[in-house]
Amino acid sequence: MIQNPERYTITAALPYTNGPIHIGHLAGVYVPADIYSRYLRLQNRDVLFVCGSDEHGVAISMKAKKEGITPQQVIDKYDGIIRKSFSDFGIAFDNYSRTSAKIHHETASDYFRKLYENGDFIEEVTEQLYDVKADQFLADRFVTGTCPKCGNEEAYGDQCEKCGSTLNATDLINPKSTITGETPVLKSTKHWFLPLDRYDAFLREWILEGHKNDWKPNVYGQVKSWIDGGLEPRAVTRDLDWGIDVPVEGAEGKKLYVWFDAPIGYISSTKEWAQREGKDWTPYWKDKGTKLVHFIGKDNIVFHCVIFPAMLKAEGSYILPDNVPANEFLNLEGNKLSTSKNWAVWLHEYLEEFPNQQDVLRYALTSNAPETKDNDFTWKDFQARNNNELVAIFGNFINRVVVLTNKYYNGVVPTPNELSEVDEQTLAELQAYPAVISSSIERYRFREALGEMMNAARLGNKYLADEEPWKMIKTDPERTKTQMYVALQIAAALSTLCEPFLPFTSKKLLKMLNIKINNWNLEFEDWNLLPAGHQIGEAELLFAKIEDEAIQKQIDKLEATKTANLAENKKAEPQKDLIQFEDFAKMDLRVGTILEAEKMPKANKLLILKVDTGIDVRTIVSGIAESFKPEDIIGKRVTVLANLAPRALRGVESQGMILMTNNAEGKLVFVNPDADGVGNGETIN
Ligand code: B3M
Ligand code: ZN
Repeated sequence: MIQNPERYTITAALPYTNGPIHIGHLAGVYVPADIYSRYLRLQNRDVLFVCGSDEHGVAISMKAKKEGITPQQVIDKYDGIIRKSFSDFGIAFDNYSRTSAKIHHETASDYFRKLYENGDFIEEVTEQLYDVKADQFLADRFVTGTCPKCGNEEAYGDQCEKCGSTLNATDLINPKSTITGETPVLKSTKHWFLPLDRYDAFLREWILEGHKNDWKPNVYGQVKSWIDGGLEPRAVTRDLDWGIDVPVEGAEGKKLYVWFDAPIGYISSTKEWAQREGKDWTPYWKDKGTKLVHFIGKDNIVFHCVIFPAMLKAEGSYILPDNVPANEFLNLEGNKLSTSKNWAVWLHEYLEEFPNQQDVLRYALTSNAPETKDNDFTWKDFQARNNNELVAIFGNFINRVVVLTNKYYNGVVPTPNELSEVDEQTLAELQAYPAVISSSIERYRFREALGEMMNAARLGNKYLADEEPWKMIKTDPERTKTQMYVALQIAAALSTLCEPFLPFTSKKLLKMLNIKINNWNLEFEDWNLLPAGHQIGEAELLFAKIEDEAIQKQIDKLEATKTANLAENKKAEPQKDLIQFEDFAKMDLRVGTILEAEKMPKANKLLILKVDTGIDVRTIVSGIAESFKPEDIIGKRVTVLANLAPRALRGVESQGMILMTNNAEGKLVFVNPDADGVGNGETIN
């Protein structure tokens, strides 16, 4: 970990411009990155916070095909929507670029060419998946199939979103074209590969030894298992028609792999910023005193911790990330956020329902951020956070301070008399908050930091409740002056302390108190708090209570989505190609009973089962750990495909398959033979 950095380069994952962004994106990446950047700016640090739209890759082509428009139209549409959402929610990038920008095409091409000239690539003709019907090669999201690592049947050609593995399309079991649904064939084509195996020693030393203690355990663990699994050369070019041309001879018609060009987008965004501001971009990427931090979601870990660093290392003149504080995922009302199922709270829609309430969402998402595990966003929790915390504590405190100061003193900060012990103690406690909050933020614990900020508001609220200046004014107006003076100092401190988390609130509060924001690092005595005689402004409501009806409306909206999805799901999948009886007869389906179940170590989705098949008791690895607890399925009757060729999943040999289906809500359920008296080993035919 770099000590006392001279400057910070902070990046937030470049969102794909194939759809708008939702609360999951905000909670996992952009709000934490924004809190961090704002906090550092308040410390007068040299901070550069960059991002941009990720406009290449198959995700974009697929969206274009689906909507019947061109990829360019897709990216222009969503780049506009995403940009607006970020600016509406106060995500204060220093620059937000696009990977379709000329500067990015140049930067990425130059980068590729440099590595090519250095001899950092392997050039090889290999067999790749090819869709005959569509007359095109299939890579990345153009192909889905079963993940060889976890058994997820919807893994993409470059990545399994369930277990986070990075894959090659040819690794997929039962690959299917997402364009035509056809099973692809193999066809030779030439590509350039980054030989990741050459970076094994470097990655082990840099991450596994160097960042054992400062990187988050979820990030470190994923990287370790990936490195330990053996690094292999990885293609960085593709046979596609959308993307950046591969800038070398003999590569006509080929494009750079999107995960090769996208992280370079951070660099091009920096260059674009520097050009606009008349600055030099190089120290932000090449000076050893720069702390580079990538904020990402957990599905992007290997790209940022293994592949991009290998690219940086190969190039040679760049710094490496000091930390990659990836978050886990946020769910919505118990289900995975999903763009295709419209199971999301879209940022642009939120603002229509809750105008000017950006900070409420920022607050709810940070309080419940998926920092160490997947978390759930619920509208009830959102309402409670607003009503019980923002309104009842923060807002209530500020409102009383400002209203009473206006009422008693025409808005002029009173001259305090001698401070009581409670006053001294309260102010001493207040003075400790900047350091306490800093310590949490520096360790990327934003929910903890936010909790401490609210504790500072609680301190103020409690002080007023205990001191009751509204009663004191009747008996001892001089004491009231001191009380109001103390309370006003807490309000002033909060206007700075809340800024990284609640920037809109901070602005309002500063205006109400008629002060400028303070520098986080100043000694407290030097803070421009509220001197006696200072004139404050009028009271303005910071937060408003959210009524049950508003929340019910959102819940109803999600219910409607569920119903629509169910109706959609009822449209059964089209029938597969005809098979002959002999094909069916080859399958040996048996009734069995689960005898034992345990979680596969270090795999979220897999259970290792011992199943009595009537023939024997055997081990079957099943990708159902997210739907069932091991203890709940012991004794369960199941249907087993007994003669499926054994295959190793995470080093455990699975000898068969348990048949599963989805229930009306899309949850996994067993296809279970519940007829009485059917014994294990009974065949199904
Ligand atoms: N666009 C993936 C994503 O949105 C990707 C991030 C790129 S960061 C260089 O999940
Ligand atoms: Zn997987």
